[in-house]
Amino acid sequence: MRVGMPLTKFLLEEQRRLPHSTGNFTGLFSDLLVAAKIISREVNKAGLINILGEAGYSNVQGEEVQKLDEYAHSAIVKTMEHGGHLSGMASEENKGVIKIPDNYPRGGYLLLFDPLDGSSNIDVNISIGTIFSIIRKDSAGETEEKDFLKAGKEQVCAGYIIYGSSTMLVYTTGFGVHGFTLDPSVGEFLLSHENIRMPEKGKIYSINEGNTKNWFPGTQRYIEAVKENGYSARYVGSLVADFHRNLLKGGIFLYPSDRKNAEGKLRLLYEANPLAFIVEQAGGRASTGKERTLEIKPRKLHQRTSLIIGSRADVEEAEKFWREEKAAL
Ligand code: P6P
Repeated sequence: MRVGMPLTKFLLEEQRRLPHSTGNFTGLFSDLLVAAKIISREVNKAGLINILGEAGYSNVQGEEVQKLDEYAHSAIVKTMEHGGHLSGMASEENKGVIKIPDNYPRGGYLLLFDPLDGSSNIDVNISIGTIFSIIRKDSAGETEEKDFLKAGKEQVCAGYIIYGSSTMLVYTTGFGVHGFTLDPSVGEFLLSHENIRMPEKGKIYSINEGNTKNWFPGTQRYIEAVKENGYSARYVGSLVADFHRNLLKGGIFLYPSDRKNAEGKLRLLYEANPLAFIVEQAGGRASTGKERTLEIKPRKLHQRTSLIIGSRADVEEAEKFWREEKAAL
């Protein structure tokens, strides 16, 4: 029983299982943990900082109060850029590729992330999260946008940090899904959920029913069916919170394309793909309703996608309604 094991030790044990590993990935991940702890500290103070900020105060260091998602973005970039494990980064907060400064060493990985998804929920104390995806850089030379445009099935690692009643980090490298809870008193993420398995079928559906008037017929009919079957509606409006609950309890989350968002709202590379990798490793399923999310060939860095994700049986059931819709259209 490894519950309570520090994540740094868990990573080293995982590394030993991979005979050709160089320790580069473990170094990269350890740097990411530092950023996660820094963001967790600031998010947990956020309520106070935001209130002070609105009152025109600056924070205790006398700096202008930054928007927390900008703060989270900077914390990740500054923590990750000098470690020598990356050749570049991509962030929801940055239009283009984030280059590694010339005087810093480079490594064979690329990091994609949404630094603080759902940050509009901070002021009302709802859980928010950082979502990340790690891929290999295959080409030689300067890092360009095309290096990031890989299908989700090529991810090396995917994970998220959820800042809620506790701060948890959940990740996969293709050997199961594992959850770690931050113990602020020791500053360590400790193993709390080893080998998470998503219930085959749930009784929860998560969708913004405010969009009902824009839904395509397949969505309409599927939501009517789950209501008929007595599912409970749970929608936080924070992707990581909705996903995390469904991962542990079972259920389905849907942000499908509709008449208003033809491509869907959520971002493919640093929201849908990481969660899709995790959900499949936990026994669940993720698709657009018509195509497996991890198979999508990206065209651009901030591409949006339709996302139906959760318990395998629920997503398969939902896909039937989209297939019928396709036939009907
Ligand atoms: P809506 C938050 O802004 C976010 O990106 C996700 O965290 C969340 O699932 C979704 O948007 C909520 O969008 O349109 O329902 O407010």
